[in-house]
Amino acid sequence: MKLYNFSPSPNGRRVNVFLKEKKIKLEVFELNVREDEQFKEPFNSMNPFNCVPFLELDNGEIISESVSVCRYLEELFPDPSLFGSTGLQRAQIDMWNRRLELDALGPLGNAVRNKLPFFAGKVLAGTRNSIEQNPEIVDRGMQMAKLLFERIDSHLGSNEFVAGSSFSIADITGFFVFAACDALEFEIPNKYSNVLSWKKVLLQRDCFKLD
Ligand SMILES: N[C@@H](CCC(=O)N[C@@H](CS)C(=O)NCC(=O)O)C(=O)O
Repeated sequence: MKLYNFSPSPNGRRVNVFLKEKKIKLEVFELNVREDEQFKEPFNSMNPFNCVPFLELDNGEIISESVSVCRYLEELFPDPSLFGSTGLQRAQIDMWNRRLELDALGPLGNAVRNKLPFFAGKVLAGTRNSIEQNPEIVDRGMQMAKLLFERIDSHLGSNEFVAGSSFSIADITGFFVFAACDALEFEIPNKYSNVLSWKKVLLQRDCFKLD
């Protein structure tokens, strides 16, 4: 099994954080997406979505999408569980992870790609084209994240982690929501004090520290 990754990228880091938290060691091939290696063969055939991370199994099967890669690894290395141990926990963690991805990480990721000059000509991940950067997508991404913070602040007041009392894949997604806010220089309003406390807890966790 081999992981194809670009460790400095946000989704690459998401998988690396998961591996570190679970103390999993994998063979890794660093694929430099900043130099467009993902469009060259054999990588283009392995993942026609032209993104990292993706996992190549020993039988040649490919799994891409950072959370799907993590989900597969959780099957092989169940402890400590980051996707939940009971049916209820699994559903709750999935619910929170989806909320964070759909309502914040995705919209903020689009905002980053529509704002930073580096992403001109590549506003959609895994593509190179002439679709223009659009400042309305930047504003909408931050509006959506703010709405999510509004909705989760009181929940975080009574839960140490976003899906309850244990650290999970949803907290890893949360960390990268905060990283995207930083990339956009979007300051989370102080009134979301529980969101800010959660951020602080995550920042102190070993798995998020760069080696
Ligand atoms: N939804 C995918 C997104 C993957 C993604 O956007 N990967 C970026 C790095 S963070 C990438 O490979 N970009 C290459 C490009 O845009 O050409 C996932 O969660 O894995």
